[in-house]
Amino acid sequence: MKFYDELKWRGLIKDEAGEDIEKVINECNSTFYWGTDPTADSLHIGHYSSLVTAKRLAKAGFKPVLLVGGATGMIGDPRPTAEREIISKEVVLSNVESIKKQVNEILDSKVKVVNNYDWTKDISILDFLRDTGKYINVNYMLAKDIINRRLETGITFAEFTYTLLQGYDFMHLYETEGVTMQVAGSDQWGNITTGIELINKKLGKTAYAFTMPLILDSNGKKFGKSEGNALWLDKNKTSSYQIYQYFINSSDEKVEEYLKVFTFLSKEEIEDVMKKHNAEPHLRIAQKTLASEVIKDLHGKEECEKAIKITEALFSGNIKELSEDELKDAMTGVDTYEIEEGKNIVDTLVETGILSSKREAREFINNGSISVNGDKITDTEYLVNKEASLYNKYIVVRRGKKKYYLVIFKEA
Ligand code: 545
Repeated sequence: MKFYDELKWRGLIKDEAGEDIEKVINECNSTFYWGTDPTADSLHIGHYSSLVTAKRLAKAGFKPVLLVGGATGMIGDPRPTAEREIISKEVVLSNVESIKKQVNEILDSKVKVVNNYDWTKDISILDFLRDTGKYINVNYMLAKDIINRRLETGITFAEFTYTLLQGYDFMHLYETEGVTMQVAGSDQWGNITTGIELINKKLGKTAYAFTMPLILDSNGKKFGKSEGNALWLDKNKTSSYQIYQYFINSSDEKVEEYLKVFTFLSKEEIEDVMKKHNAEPHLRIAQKTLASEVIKDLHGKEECEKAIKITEALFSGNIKELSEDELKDAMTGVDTYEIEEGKNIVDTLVETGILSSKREAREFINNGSISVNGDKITDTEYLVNKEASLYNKYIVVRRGKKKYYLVIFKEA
């Protein structure tokens, strides 16, 4: 299969620019760029879909340039809804450093990472207006989807100008790095076409681009948020186990699409996985493949094994086999309660609110539905103290088959 057809098959092409782009993509030898603004100190899963596409192009032979927007990050790409909060220069520049490191690790090849602050900071306003502003018509800018959507609520001059900055970057990278193509999510289409317009009008050259469709979850929401929280790509902010859980919970209707977008498995491999999956959907082969492939690519094999180990331990209840670090990862996001040490199990369950009355607590215990740190509790007088804890700290209560709670002791 030709590379262009593969990208189409994976569902990675929404908008495209440049008449002979199919040919350019099939040749797999041009230089392209992908950019991101340092609005946080880590990217999250929402950005990963297009970064994976950048990695896919790099693997196929394209030369990647990754841009971190030290300059654009100080202005803010207009959102369709409202003006962005301005971020202090110090924070932007420190985020640049974290993100540079991160994108380098994710692409794991000798990629070039650039910062648009380097070539933007010394341009004078007069030069910018003459060399860039004069080539772009305001009417043309107003017609861009995102700017247009902001006309009702208002948009500052700074955010209105943003598209010129990104357009200038494309032209600058065209001239200095031989970048001929830009790749991004579909929300970037307006900014990308500004660049193509500049390259065309000012340099008299043709540039290429394609954007990826926005990835949605099965509820039609933006992909990559778990209970409203971002899933960070930095494993110190979001553990591999949490990301693994997010992917493993993908719905049957979405899992094939995600395998195509997020993994480097070939068409044959994905078809094979789906065949096995569809024969016995309850085994969730497709979801397991998806989750482990993503963690392997993102954080490496060891992190993937750890995520699987935690998942299995929580499923079987054998949490004693987890190390302290693994236990911490396993317990992130679990309902946590603080109580005094040395209470019996019934009082512990009621005072924390895990169960609502002593009668209920005794009932659950008599039914064998309560376990502490993996051991089924049968004695209603069982003492919840330091000796019963794991690593001197954690009391992991399991209620029924699935529901976990973490109890920790109040400092005396
Ligand atoms: C700036 C200058 C350039 C080229 C690109 C940019 C950044 C671009 C932008 N991109 C998004 C982004 O999100 C914030 C990251 C927080 C750490 O705003 N104007 O920076 C997202 N991008 C990845 C995809 C995207 C896009 O990083 O393109 O579509 C999300 O999937 O929203 O010269």
